[in-house]
Order: sequence, then structure tokens, then C-alpha cells
Amino acid sequence: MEAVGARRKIRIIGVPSTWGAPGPGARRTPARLREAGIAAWLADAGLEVQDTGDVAVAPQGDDDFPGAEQVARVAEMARGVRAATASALRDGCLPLLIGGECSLSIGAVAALAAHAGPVTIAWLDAHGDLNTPATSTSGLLTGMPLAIALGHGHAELLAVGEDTPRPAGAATFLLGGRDLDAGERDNLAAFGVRHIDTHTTRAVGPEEVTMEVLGVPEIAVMPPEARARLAAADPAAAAALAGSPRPPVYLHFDVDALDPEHAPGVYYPVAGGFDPSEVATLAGYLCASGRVGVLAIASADLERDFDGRTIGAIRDVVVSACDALAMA
Ligand SMILES: [Mn+2]
Repeated sequence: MEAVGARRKIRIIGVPSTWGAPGPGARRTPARLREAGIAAWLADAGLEVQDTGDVAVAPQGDDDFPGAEQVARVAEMARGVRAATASALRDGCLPLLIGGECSLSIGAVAALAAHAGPVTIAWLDAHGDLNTPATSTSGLLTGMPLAIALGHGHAELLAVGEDTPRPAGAATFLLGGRDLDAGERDNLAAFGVRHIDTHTTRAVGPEEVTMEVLGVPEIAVMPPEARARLAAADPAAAAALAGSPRPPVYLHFDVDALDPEHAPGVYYPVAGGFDPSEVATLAGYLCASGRVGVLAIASADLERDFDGRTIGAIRDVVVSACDALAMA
């Protein structure tokens, strides 16, 4: 039990790796977000902020397209991410990973599952990240990490989390996907991943999507004051809520989930994405549940962010998530 008035602790962990990616830009994103003041955004939300610097990553030349060694390098990075994430969780901090490309999730999901049991995954991304070596046309690992989380892919990458429980497909949610390869569509169905696209999200609303992801009735996503009032009025409902399983959530924000109009600074922009306010609302609702165990921001290439728009959009999402975390 935390002391009354204790502030929730959050720890920034930079992952300047683009070993799985199609270009060097995202490797500079941790530094760019720190310069932009990410620590102050978190502190202003009322969180106690730590920053333990960057996970060690093997140097990669700017002109090198990831080659044959990418699997070994990504595995090494993912082991580093797992160790740093585990250490934050042990210290009672919520890890905020800033990438780097989406493969950082390999270590993050493993650490959270080892710490708290099988996870629910909320994966915001224009892409599926569901390729395997058998279905990928490019071979790039940045298109594979969600498949790896579910136990499909290069043995060396699966080994990073092989001692931890894998998430169920039914507890894995792709949110805002709109550019999936044919092989990824087959994998999505075969792995049982749930897909809620931007159109559906708009049609049903963020509350409904949140309840779907959390697998809980409405009461569980109420703000704490409303929950307390209901608990006083209906102790049976409150008891049922307390008894329902509350698996930890890995919240993955690939910045290309946003529409390129708002976030041009990504590797593969895809039209038809979310507005920043939509992702901010969704991230806020998920974080208000108190179940988000790790937050990750990945695959932003701010070299392509010419007017600060992408950073502004990331800020909107981070601030909304952290406001909710501070109150959860
Ligand atoms: Mn991605």
C-alpha cells in the first residue's frame, strides 16, 4: 500500500535502436523527445519522474540498411530492454519506453509478463507488425514484433521471452491498423488477434473500445470518484469488480497510428489514421484503469517532422496518458 499522497513514479527508458528499421531516424527520437521536454510533461501531470538514460545498443551506420546481423542485434537490444524494464517494475516505477522502432516491445512484453503474468496488449499502429520470416517480403524485423510477442518468429527473438507466459490472441488488440500485408491478415486470423480499426473506433466510441480491451464491464473504466460512489451504492457490483481478473496492459503507441496530417514524422505514413485527440482519449481511458504496466512510444522518425507537428501530437498523447496515470 502506498502512502497517502505518494506520487506515482514513472521512469523514462530510451531505446535508440533502429536495427530492425528501414532508416536511422528513430534512433535519434529518445534524444529529440528529451530535448522537447518529455520529463517536464510527465512532471506537470503530477508524476514523479526518473530518467535512467538509454539502453545500450550496438552502433549502426546511418547508411546501413539492417543486414544479416539484424536478428542478433535486435535480440541484444531486446534483452537490454527487458532488463531495464524489469528493474523499473521492481522499483515500483511505471516504465515509459521511448524508441527506437517497434522491436523494443519484444523485451518490454517479456519483462511485464515475468513481473505480473500474462499481459493484455493494446497495440496502436497503422501496420499489423504481424509478419513472420515466412510472410515478410522485406525481412525487416520492425514488421514482426507483434507476431513475436505471440510466439511466432525468429527463434533468437522468441528466446528473449521464452520463460514468460505469452499473451492470448484474444487479449491482443491491434488498434487503428490499416496497412496489413496479405500474410499479416492471415496471421491476424490464425493468431486470433482482435482488430479494431479507426472507423470502428469512431463508430463505437473510445469507452467501448476501452471496455473491449480491458475485458471488463463499464464500472471498471469509470474515473476513481465515480467508482467509489458506485461501490458505496452497490457493494455487490463493487465486489464483483474487485474479483474480476485484472491482467496488466502493455500499451504500445507506434506513432504511425496517427494520421500523417498530424504526424508526418514516421517511416511509413498511411492515410486514414487517428487524430491525436482520439489516441489521447483512448490512452487516457486505458491508463485510468490503473492496469497499464508499461507504456511505449515507437517508430517516430522525427527527422521527417519538419514543423514540430509530430512532437506536438506525441505530447498530446503522453500528457493525456500521464494525467490519467496520476489519478488512477
Ligand atoms: Mn509498428
